[in-house]
Amino acid sequence: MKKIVKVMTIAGSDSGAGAGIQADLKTFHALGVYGTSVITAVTAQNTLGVTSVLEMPTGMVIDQMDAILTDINTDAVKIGMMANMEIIRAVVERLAYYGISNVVLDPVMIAKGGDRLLRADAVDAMRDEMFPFATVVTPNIPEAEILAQMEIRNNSQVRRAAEIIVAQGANSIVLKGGHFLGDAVDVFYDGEAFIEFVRPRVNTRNSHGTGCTFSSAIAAGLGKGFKLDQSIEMAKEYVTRALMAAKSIGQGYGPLEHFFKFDIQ
Ligand code: PXL
Repeated sequence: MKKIVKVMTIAGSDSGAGAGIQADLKTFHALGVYGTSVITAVTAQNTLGVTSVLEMPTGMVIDQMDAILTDINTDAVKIGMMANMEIIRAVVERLAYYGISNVVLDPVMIAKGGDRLLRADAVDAMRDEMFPFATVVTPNIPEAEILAQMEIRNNSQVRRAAEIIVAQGANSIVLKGGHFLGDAVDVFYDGEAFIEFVRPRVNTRNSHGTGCTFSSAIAAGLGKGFKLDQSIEMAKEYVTRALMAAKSIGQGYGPLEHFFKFDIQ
């Protein structure tokens, strides 16, 4: 019998279901793995933006992790919105306790409309305490600018920032170039070599949840036992196709279409 692969997301809920936990679970299901979820915060949100955020009590985050990891277990973890320092520290402690590997850390900081999804005073804890547990971190350009404390305007600055962030303790990075013009180029660096993952830019407004979907797809690949570079390549292809298939929902930035016919492996 084929083993059922399990992947756990630790992230925030998006009521509009474009990003966060909802995007993560859709991605897991589309890629044929069993998804579980640990909710760190509930956002009231639609395609126009975030209207309010409620951070979960830290004990509730721990209880969700314990419930999953003492019974169902997991082959990989995706980490998204962490909200605050106390949640970061509790999640790190539990990851260490259970000896979890295959961790994809999407260092979510600010939503498209500018709302903070990670308190400003928690960035240092994420970098110093959580990065060492990450198989790969997946910042976009604005997040990488905050982490590396430099402007990123061109490819050589992307590579410099990637080097700085790996030196901060991450095992590897994929710096997502979706915020640039031209092709969508994501740059991987593991302290030794750079690899570029390139797809044509998909011109769509419906891109809400792209980062969540990408990091979840990488976690699904790692959970299935793919190598990291294979997982990133698969995730890049999946996100590109989900963007191409996206339909307008709501008046703002619509979600990706996670369930287009997915026939690559
Ligand atoms: O895409 C980052 C992100 C992650 N998690 C939640 C979000 C968002 C962006 O809006 O709402 C819950």
